[in-house]
Amino acid sequence: MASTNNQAVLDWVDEQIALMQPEKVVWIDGSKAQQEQLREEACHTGELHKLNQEKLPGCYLHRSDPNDVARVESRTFICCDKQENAGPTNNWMHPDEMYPKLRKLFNGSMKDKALYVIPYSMGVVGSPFAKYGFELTDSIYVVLSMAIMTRVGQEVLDALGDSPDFIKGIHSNKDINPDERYIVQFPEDNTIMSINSGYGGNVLQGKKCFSLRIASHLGKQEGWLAEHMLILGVQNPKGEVRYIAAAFPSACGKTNLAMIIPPAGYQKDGWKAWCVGDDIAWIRTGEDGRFWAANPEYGFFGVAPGTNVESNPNALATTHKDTIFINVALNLQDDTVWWEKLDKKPPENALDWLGNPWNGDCATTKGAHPNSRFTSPITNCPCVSPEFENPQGVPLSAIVFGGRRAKTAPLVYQSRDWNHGVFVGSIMASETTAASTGKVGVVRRDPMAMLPFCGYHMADYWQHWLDTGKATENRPKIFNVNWFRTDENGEFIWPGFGENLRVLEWILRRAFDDVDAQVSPIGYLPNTKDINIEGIDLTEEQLSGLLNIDKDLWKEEVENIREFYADFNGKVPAELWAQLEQLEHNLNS
Ligand code: GTP
Ligand code: SPV
Ligand code: MN
Repeated sequence: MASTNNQAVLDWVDEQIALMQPEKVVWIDGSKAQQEQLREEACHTGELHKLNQEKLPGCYLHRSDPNDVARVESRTFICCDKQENAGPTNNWMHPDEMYPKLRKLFNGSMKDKALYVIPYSMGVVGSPFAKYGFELTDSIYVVLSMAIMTRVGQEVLDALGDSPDFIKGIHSNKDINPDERYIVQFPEDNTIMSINSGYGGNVLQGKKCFSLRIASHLGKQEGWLAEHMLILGVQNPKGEVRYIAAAFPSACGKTNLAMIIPPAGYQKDGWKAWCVGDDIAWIRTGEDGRFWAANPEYGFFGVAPGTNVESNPNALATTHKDTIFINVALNLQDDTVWWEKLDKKPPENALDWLGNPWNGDCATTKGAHPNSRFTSPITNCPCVSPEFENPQGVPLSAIVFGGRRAKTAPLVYQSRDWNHGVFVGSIMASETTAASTGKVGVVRRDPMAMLPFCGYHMADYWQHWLDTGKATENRPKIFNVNWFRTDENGEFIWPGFGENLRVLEWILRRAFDDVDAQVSPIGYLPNTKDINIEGIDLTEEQLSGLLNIDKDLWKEEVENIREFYADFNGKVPAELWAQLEQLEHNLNS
């Protein structure tokens, strides 16, 4: 069992024990033996189901409660002293009100249960940019998932030493009561408390709670950025690897792009792609003035449905060992897993994600929940970047924003300069997905894909972006993409997935001033001849359609952005208002 002499840690853990009153306390040491013992225990209680160990070695299935299958934004809070510091996009409650409310819920919540103390690190343990935290939980599923998603155990305690600088997190499944579910961040106290949920995004605190909500607040104070971004290295035929970071809202293609496989013709010419991260980037300005991005996580918590040998073979390969699946279907024939679009042969003798008998008839009921996921170590990924463990991260040549838009946004465009790029990020909008509870397919503004994850006032966050870029000439160029434009039948026009490399090629050429572009009201657009469509089922006419700007739709967009900005109580930076006026002017002239 792990141990520490850190008095600040010991005192804090003691306080939590007194509050939650567990039957026993187990310190997670990160050893294989301890993990194995916990897996056995979880299989015994039914919290985990052991899958076919020949076909899926080290793989398990977990089902969360049917009322608890996605992030719940309505029950996620930023609690700081002044409401104006949380801003209009976050739920807020004063800490003096929230702490007593939560303490009441946590009071005795672990009676007859074990409390697991998970010391974890976001970032390479011992590196200057790593940040350490603790999650105290009563869920073995959380322990085992955190051990995949982050670096855990004794090495973290050793690196922390006697420093009082750590994130304090507690979690209890309690009764999974949705009416008393809370996911609460206290950025001013570096504290996280989540209760009455057992779904990954709400309770694997290293991910959204710490690495985005708490870390974005830390980044504002310390001068860096915590972003909801994948990090990808693209290697060209000359052998040069250039890095991009891309922010898309939940379930809009980050994991897929992060593991992209270049189209056959590109591979023949020597193109390769390397995954550094699929969800979170911590970005700092280096001494050379470039933006350096590191992935603080150690695993993927990826959307299962739609993942298959054609769409994302790297993700599929990643899930073939040491993976915890949640809310997918169980094939009783051979004790393996199945989800929609894995292949065209749903199992006939199966249990659906609810654990009910299911005969593979997808028309009646779904086998897997649309937000079912796999939890796998990044080191399983065939295209993991050799730079993944580089504590300095990788230098960015481009930042890419994007969303799911059936119309309006073109396939790709480039911002005119840094401030315009920040504007493009601030006006991001996307159709909602199953990653969060609520209506699916409604267009909502999701600035920088951070709407549910920014731990402070969104307008201050935009100011921080403006300032961070202003401080250096070597900042990356900013682009926007949209893989999701549809035709009159509602079908996606752009083939997407691996073919997205064709767009990345243009982005990187622009980043290195290697190709011309057309000036348009919204920014620089590619000349159609500069997007390579050789070998794909897309006509030049369709391509120019994908790059077309519908001025009327964009004028509606301007009105909508004006209303959106007006919600920020006069705090939207003047630079961004000026960009909006420029856009309107460009559309009218
Ligand atoms: P989170 O884990 O929720 O942050 O999601 P994500 O942004 O990593 O999204 P992910 O890559 O898991 O993709 C979500 C869905 O988008 C899946 O159903 C994919 O099949 C689909 N998708 C991803 N890339 C593309 C693309 O290029 N074109 C189309 N049409 N669909 C895509
Ligand atoms: C997202 O929703 O952006 C995810 C999944 O990456 S969760 O961890 O649930 O937030
Ligand atoms: Mn995500």
